[in-house]
Amino acid sequence: IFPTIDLGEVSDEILNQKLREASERWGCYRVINHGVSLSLMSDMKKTIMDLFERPYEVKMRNTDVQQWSGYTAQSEINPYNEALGLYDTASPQAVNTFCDQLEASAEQREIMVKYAEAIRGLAKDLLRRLAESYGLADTTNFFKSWPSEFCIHKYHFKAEAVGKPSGVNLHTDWGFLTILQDDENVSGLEAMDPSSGTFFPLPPLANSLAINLGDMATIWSNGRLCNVKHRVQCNEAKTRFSIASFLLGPMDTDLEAPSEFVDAEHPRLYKA
Ligand code: AKG
Repeated sequence: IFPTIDLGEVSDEILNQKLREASERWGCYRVINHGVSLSLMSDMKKTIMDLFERPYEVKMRNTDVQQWSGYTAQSEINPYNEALGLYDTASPQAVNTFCDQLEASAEQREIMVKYAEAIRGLAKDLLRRLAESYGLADTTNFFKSWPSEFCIHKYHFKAEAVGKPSGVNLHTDWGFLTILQDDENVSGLEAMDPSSGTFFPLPPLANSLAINLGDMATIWSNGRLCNVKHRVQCNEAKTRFSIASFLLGPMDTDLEAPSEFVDAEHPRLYKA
């Protein structure tokens, strides 16, 4: 039921309107014809699958510099999920440190850089379109300096895990917009319909990307955009990979809704 939006739509006006409607109603949708090269997506998946094969001691070098940015190992309280994180994907230095820590090859490094750039480009394009859909064309650069972060997951789903939460429990993303390359073969992602509180699966769809709106989007839009609640469940005894790329928000200042979102009917909801 979550919409799938074709970014190849020729009319900017129609496309921007679709993105706005999906972002307000669901806070979650899939995109196809998104412009991120399919071979780059496949190379990135191969790269992260290989990085997860590193010994525990090597993965532990991926330390935290921001919330969720370091390595999370499987543990007694988190038996099914393992995650690697990279804060500030637009910084060559940050990408290099991440790759050094994980002993990535030169080719893998190049793939990470290209993927980060392509995904960040798409995220910015989606934000620009959203801003335009509200007639805020003049402010479309407000996100230019916001950092991006990768959270890369490997889910070890075993028969005994089926029907259980995976370790990625119900949450909203704190940034503005998340682009998720979820596993094209293994399901698990579920999002809540904000109007009924019911959970719906987002079944895998090859070559697509899933988009989630986060808390910063709700703050910026004075409550119009939905920060979708979502989680990952174990549905089948298979290994599942996903790459979440967050376009976060301003790091040194507070985010305020532009005055266009505030009027007598819509008083300011979030104060700095
Ligand atoms: C997150 O990293 O915030 C997620 O929700 C991951 C979702 C997924 O693995 O499909």
